[in-house]
Amino acid sequence: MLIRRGGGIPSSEITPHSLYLRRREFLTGAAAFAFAGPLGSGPAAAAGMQAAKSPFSTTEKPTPLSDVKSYNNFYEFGPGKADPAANADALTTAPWRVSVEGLAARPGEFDLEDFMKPYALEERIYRMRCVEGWSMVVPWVGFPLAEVLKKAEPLGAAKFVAFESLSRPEEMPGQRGLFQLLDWPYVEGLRLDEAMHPLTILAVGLYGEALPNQNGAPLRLVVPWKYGFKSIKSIVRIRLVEKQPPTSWNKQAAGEYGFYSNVNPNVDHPRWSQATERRIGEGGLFAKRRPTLMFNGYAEEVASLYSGMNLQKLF
Ligand SMILES: Nc1nc2c(c(=O)[nH]1)N[C@H]1C(S)=C(S)[C@@H](COP(=O)(O)O)O[C@H]1N2
Ligand SMILES: [Mo]
Repeated sequence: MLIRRGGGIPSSEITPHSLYLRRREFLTGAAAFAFAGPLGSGPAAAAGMQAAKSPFSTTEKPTPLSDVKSYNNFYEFGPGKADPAANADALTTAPWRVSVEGLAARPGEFDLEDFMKPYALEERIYRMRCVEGWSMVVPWVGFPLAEVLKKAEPLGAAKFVAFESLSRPEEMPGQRGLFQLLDWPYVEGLRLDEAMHPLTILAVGLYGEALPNQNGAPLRLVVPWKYGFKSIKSIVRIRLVEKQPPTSWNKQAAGEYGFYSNVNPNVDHPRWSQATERRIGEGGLFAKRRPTLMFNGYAEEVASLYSGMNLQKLF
């Protein structure tokens, strides 16, 4: 059962990834809410970026842009929800180099503009569910990761894809100092079939504009049926590999964060329930929680990837 704190706010409302950060997260989270405006706009009509609509988009109401940009997890810029918006302006996102390497017949290293050029941009309005128990709906702009991987021509031995974020302590205050919560760079991974799934995208924008730095500029992964921490930000390296790669939160607490991390209301986090979630932008801390959906509502599309797997064990 959840621990209740004074004031009757269940800890599920404030569950950060690491127990000893709870108090601080709560305070910064509450502060962020106080300033978050209640008004939102619909997804911009691709003002800055031409992006085709997609049948994969949800018709749910997108979370207001002000919330999407001000309530973030991006530990390179600090552990608080408001830290990325406060600190990520310092990040230089141009020029930006990305490499696609490892077990591929056509690996390459690219400037971001060249990397993106072959792909038509799409708007993908996806639910995003953080492992901490909150969710958003974000109108991403991006392209399928599958197209990038196909172009690289994975070799038969490639079974997983490993991703790496930028390591640049000069511009990332969360990477400086004596105490570091995570090992840097932030790393993530997917099974090759998950990476090739049509729902899996690389995003370069949201709300029709280039990604705000705090949301993972200039290039981030979005895997909508998995907990948000799988959607690695500010990517510099994509590597095709044979073995399941190490992933940041799994290294930090293997009993709490699995490699798969599929959204699953039936498998609780050891310290809180995953049955429900709080939708950011809907009435703050005391808004009614909504039920969390299996695979974050994408079961029809992705359940077959996991047939025969014990999702309690391979969480
Ligand atoms: N490099 C990096 N990527 C990251 C994180 C991070 O701390 N560093 N946080 C993850 C977590 S926990 C979540 S919930 C999402 C948040 O994305 P958003 O801030 O765009 O909503 O980014 C994920 N990607
Ligand atoms: Mo998260």
